[in-house]
Amino acid sequence: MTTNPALARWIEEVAALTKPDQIHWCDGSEEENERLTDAMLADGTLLRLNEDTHPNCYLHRSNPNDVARVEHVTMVCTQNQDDAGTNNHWMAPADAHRKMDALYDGCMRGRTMYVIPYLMGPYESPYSRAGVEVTDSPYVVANMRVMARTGTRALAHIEAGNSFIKGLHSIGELDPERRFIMHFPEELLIKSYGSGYGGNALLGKKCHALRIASWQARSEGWLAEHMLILGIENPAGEVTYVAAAFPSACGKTNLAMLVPPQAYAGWKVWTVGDDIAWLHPGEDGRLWAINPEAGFFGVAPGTSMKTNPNCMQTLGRNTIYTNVGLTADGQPWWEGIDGDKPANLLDWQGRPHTAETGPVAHPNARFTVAAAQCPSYSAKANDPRGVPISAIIFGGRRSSVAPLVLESLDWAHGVFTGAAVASETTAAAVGQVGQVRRDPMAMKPFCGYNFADYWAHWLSFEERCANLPKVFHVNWFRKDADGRFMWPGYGDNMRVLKWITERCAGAAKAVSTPVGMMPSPADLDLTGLTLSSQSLDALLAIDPAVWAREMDDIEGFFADFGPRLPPALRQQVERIREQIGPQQAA
Ligand code: OXD
Ligand code: MN
Repeated sequence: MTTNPALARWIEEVAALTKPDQIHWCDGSEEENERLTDAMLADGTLLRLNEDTHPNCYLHRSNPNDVARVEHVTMVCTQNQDDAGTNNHWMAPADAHRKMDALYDGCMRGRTMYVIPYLMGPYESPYSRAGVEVTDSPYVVANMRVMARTGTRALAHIEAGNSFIKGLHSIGELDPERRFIMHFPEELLIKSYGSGYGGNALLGKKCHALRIASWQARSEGWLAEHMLILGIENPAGEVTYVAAAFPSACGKTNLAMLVPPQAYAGWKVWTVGDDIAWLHPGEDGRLWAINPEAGFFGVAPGTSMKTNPNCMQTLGRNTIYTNVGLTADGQPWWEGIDGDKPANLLDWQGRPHTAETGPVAHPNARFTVAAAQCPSYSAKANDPRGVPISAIIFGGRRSSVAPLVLESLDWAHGVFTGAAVASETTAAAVGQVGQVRRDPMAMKPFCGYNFADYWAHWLSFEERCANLPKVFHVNWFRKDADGRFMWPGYGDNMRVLKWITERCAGAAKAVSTPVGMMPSPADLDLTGLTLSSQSLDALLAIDPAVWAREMDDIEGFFADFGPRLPPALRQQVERIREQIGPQQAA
C-alpha cells in the first residue's frame, strides 16, 4: 500500500504484533469519512446531533475513566535518563518496548487497523513534518482527519522521501491500569496504549508536534511550542503577529479568536493557531511561526457567544463533540453555553441530569472542528513561510502575584520569565485541579527533553536571530480578596494586546519595576471599560515581599535541574533580588 520500504516494513511488523482482522490505509477522503461515520453511528461510538441545528455534528461519549491526558503514565524513553530530565517520567527504552509490545500482542484481533499518513503544517512548507499513526480506533481516524492534513497527499509527501514519525496507538481495553503513552525521541517513535482521549491518542498533536518535535527542534535549531498564534490588525491595516503560551485550559482558544471590544473600532484579530506553534529563524533574523495543526480540539465548557463568538460560529456544523451534555432535541449543551439551562438534559455519560448527578458536560469536554471554519481564520495560516512573530507572550492562571502584564528587559530575561511560568492546574489532565505548579513555557507536560537543556536552547536564539521578538507575561486571572476575578478578560484582553503591539512598534510608554517593564494605568487604552482605579492599581501592583518569596520558590524549582541549569537563569534571580532590595527578602 506504499512505495516507501521503511513504512511498508514498519506496518508489516506492527500488523504481525497486533494481529488485526484487516488493514485499512486512510486516504482522507469524504467517502471514507462517511463510511467510518456510518459504522460509528451503527455501533454507538457516535450519536448524530440535531441535523437542523447542527448539520454533520456528532457526539462521542468516552469511557468515563478516559477523559483527559494522563501525565503520570506519559513517559519519555531516552537511553540516558538525564536527557529526559526530572520534568519527564522516564523508562529505559528496552523496558518500555517490552512493556508496550506485551500490551500490543494480539490487541487488534477482531478489529481493523487504520494506517493514517498525516502532515503537520501547511502543504509545501519547508517546516512541515510528516507522521504515520496506526490505530484501531475509527474515532481517532475521524479526529485526526480534522486536526491534521491526513491521507493521500501526506502519503505522497512521505513517498517523496521525507522522513516521518511513527505512532502506534491502540485503545486496548481502556483500562487505566494498562494505559501508557511512551515516546522514543531517539527512534522518532510513539507508542500509546489504553486511551482514546485526544492528547493521548491523536498522536500528531501533543506526542508528535510537541514532545518529539521539541526534541528534533533542539538538534535542528528551531522551537516547537505550546503556543497559539494570532495576528493583530490595527485600523491602519498593519498586522502584528504574536505567539502566546498558556497552560492547558487557560483560554488559548479564546485569545486566539478574540473579538476586540466595541470601543476598538478598526482593530481585528486573525487566528493562525490555538495550541501549537513551530518557530523557525528566518533569513531576516526574525522568528517565523507555522501552526502544525489544521483543526481545533478545544474545551467546550465556558465557550459562549460572550466568551468566544468566533468559536461559537466555528462550531455547529461538521463538529465532533466529546463528553458534552445533550438536550432533549439533540443539541450539544455545556456549562457556560448561552441561554437558560434547558429541562431534560442528558449528561456527558448519557444519564438524565439532576441536581445530584454532577456537571452536565465533563469539565474537559471537547470539540474537534476544522480551523478553516473559523470566521477569524487568518489568510496567512496556510502560508508555507509562516508568519513573522513580533512578541512572545507567556501567561498562567494565578490568583495572586503576577500582574496583568509585564515586559521582559531582554531575551535572557524573557527566557527566565517563560521558565518561571506557574499556573493553577485544570481539568485538561487527570489529577487535582487548582494547585499552583511551575509550568515553564506551558511545556511541563509536553517538553520531550530535559528542561535545563530546553532553556539553554531557548537562550541560544540570541545568537541565532538578530531580530528576536519582545517577550511579555500576562495574567488574566488575578483575584480580589473576595475571590472575584479583577480583570474582565476575553475581548477586553485586546487592551493588553494593543499595548504589547505598540511596545513592539516603539510607540507605547512603560514604567520600570524590579521584575520588568509595565504600563502605568494611563498607558492602557481602557476606553469603554468600567474598572475601578483600585482594581486597576491592584492589577498592576508589584508587591516586593511577595516577589521576594516568588524568587525563593523559582530558585528552589531551578535547583531540581542541578548543574545542567544555564547560569543565565540563576543570574536573573540574583538580578531581580538585587532590584527588589535585601530588606524585602522573606
Ligand atoms: C490540549 C491540552 O488539549 O493542552 O490542548 O491539554
Ligand atoms: Mn494544549
